[in-house]
Amino acid sequence: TDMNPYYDAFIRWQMNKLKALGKIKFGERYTIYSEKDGQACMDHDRQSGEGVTPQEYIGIKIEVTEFAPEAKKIVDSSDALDKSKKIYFVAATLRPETMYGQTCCFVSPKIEYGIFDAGDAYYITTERAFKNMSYQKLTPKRGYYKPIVTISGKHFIGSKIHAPLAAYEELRILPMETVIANKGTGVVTCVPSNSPDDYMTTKDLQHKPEYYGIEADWIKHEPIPIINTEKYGDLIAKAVCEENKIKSPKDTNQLAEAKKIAYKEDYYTGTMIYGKYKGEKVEAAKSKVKSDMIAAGQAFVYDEPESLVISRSGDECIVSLEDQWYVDYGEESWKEQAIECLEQMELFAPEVKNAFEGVLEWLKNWAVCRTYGLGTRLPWDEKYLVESLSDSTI
Ligand code: ZZB
Repeated sequence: TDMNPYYDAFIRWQMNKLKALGKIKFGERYTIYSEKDGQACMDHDRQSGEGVTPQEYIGIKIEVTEFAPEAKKIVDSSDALDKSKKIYFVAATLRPETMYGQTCCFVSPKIEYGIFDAGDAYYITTERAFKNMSYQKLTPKRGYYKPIVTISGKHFIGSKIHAPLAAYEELRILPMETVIANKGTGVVTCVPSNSPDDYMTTKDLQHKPEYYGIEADWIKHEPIPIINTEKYGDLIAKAVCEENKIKSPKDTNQLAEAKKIAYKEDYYTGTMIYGKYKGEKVEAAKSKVKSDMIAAGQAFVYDEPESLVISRSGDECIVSLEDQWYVDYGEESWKEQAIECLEQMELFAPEVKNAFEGVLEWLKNWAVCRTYGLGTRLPWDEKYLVESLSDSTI
């Protein structure tokens, strides 16, 4: 702080030096943010969630063509809903290239969803997800995330939907008990060809439709071969579930393992066998399908903290798009130099070296400043204070 002019001068010198070297940049970044504090929530400002960074998902807009009776009653009786606007379930996915193979879309019968005003349309998501969206320029008003109506997931079951890119024209909303309430949007689109969870849930629904209160006809769509891998063929989810003898959608640990295998195998060895990028490697097709869908208004980028972050003020942090100064630690040539430097260092234990390597690997854009608290003023933009990790970057 400027309470100590000598140290303060040293930090200012250091910041000026880094900026002159082109290491400090300015722009809009997805940033872990505390609504209560009204500013970015850096590592040192967190009660829990140290090292947690934003996770990017693609929000897929799945249009409601006909609500199930219970949901329809609630929607029809709400005067606040403009009936001329479209309503979309927003499913959060990491796999846009598999969207051809959607066979239904899952909600949890135990979760409360909101219908939110997203400008020219309405979105159905959890309030937590829409709150994040409202800080990412995806909604009419920053920080406004009150639902117009709330509806329990169970009332949506059976609704008719139309999903972008899906080979099947008409799909249904169906129940999935393992949907996690505080992850993504709480809406999970079902791709049983490539997602082990979706494959097992689909099988379970097909075996016991009455138990789940659904009609057998709603879950009749077969998985569609989208990606081929040498090791697992055209339907990786089925193959991996069988290989690991997974019996139920509630075998959580086994399914988590199966998911890891499927992600890795598809991404590094998979070839598209369906759609516009047929014949291309998944690694290349993924971002092309993503860009196409965004350009067509069928999807958008959505970020949230990769796991729970609680600020020192006690609120659950979100991800906000913030204008900010940041250090570009991820820049390749700089990273190379740091790794080279580490090689020449003598350390007390190999674990220390491993820890350094780990941090060098995940550190990417690091926000340099905050708006209040203790710190040295940023020399070229004095409304900001240098946060407490950046002042020791030397
Ligand atoms: C379609 C899809 C197709 C998905 C696939 C996966 C796969 P992760 O990996 O743990 O970060 N998902 C999203 N939100 C939830 C939720 N609230 N509860 C449970 N599952 C959720 O999870 C990201 C994936 O988990 C998302 O990507 C979504 O399913 C699901 F072929 O969307 B995915 C190998 C996986 N394949």
